[in-house]
Parts: sequence; structure tokens; C-alpha cells
Amino acid sequence: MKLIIGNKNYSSWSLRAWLAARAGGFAFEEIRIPLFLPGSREHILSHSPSGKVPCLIDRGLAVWDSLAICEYLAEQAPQLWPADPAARAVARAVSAEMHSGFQNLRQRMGMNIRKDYAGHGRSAEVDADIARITAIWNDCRARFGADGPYLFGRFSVADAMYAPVCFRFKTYGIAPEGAAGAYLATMLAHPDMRAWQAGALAETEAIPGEDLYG
Ligand SMILES: N[C@@H](CCC(=O)N[C@@H](CS)C(=O)NCC(=O)O)C(=O)O
Repeated sequence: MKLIIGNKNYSSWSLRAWLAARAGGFAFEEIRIPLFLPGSREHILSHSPSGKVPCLIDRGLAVWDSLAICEYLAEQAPQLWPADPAARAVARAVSAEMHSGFQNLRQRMGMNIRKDYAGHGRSAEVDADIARITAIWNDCRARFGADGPYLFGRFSVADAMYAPVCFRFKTYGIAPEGAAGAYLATMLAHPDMRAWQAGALAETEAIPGEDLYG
């Protein structure tokens, strides 16, 4: 199994699939293709039909798009979704909401693990996204989080989907209170999150268009 990813500092979609593969216990080869360099697009297209990362290659089968990859992995590692049907339905709902939404936060608070952009990126629309994410985290922790410190107790695809938001909150100095704040701290301390962060800090490529605030 191979997972094609982009820069660890910037590629939020790559992080989601990578965490799910790690949480599922898969042995996989990581192929990192730094984005937006000469040849990057051709290199990605040699693996990924969409021309985007992440893309999973399993025995010759290409599976692209982070949520499709998570679903594919969960078919082989069912523990990646909560066992309870109601919890699983909500985990899928909040994962889909992340996958298709929060455009304002994504545009103005791009994932950039190396930077400290505290105070940057705020607007009424971004604050509404932050409030909605905080409400999701509080709700999931209160209703489904009894068996562990993650959104649905045990680490699931839902945590992988919100992981880049955790790095964004760190970069942009967003500190939710209560259960959401405790969840953020738990996520940032997760060994795989720390390993990804170390990888981002070790990277030397910069994408000027993604360094939004200097
Ligand atoms: N909906 C896709 C989004 C993938 C995506 O936009 N990936 C970015 C990097 S995070 C990419 O490959 N950009 C390179 C390009 O557009 O050329 C997913 O969930 O995987």
C-alpha cells in the first residue's frame, strides 16, 4: 500500500488520509510530492487521476480524495468508524460537513504548521466557522465521547477529518474553552500528530502563495 501526499506543512487533505492509515494500523509507503514545484503536477498525475493528493494505491488500485480513502481504509479496518450505528452516522455527518464546508476558515486560515499567525485571518464568517466547529466538538464529546478522549471516544475518521483544524487553531491562536479545548490539546499531543508536525518542521520547501500572513 502506498499513500501519495503533499507537503506536510501545507497539505491538510493529505494529513487526514495519512492519520486514518496510521490509525487503521496499515503498513504503507509514504510518497511525498512537494506541491507547486516544476514537475509536481506531472508527478502527482502519474499516481493520482485527479491530479490531487492524497491518493492511495493498494495492489494497483488508485483511490483518491481524502474521504473516499478513509472509507476504503475503514472497510478493512472497521474500527476507524464508531461501532454504534447512531454514533457512526453522526461521525459520518460531521466528517462530510468538514469535507464540504468551512470554506471561510479554509481560505483565510490555511494550514501552515511552521508559522505563528496568532490574530490573523479573523472575520465574521471565519468566526462563524470556528463557532460551528467548537459546537461540533463539544456535542460529539458530550454525546459520544465516553470511551476515550476523541470525538467518538476512540480515535476515528472524524478525528482525522478535523485534525488540520487543530493545527490551524494552534497556528492562528484559537483556544476554545471547555471540552473542545481539552479535545484540541489531546489531538495536538497525539503521537501521529506530533510525528506529522515534526515532518512539517523538517521540510525545506515553501509555497509563497500559502504563506498568507508573511
Ligand atoms: N477533495 C480533495 C481535495 C484534494 C486537494 O485539494 N489537494 C491539494 C493539496 S491539500 C492538491 O493536491 N493540490 C495540488 C493541485 O491542486 O495541483 C480531498 O479531499 O482529497
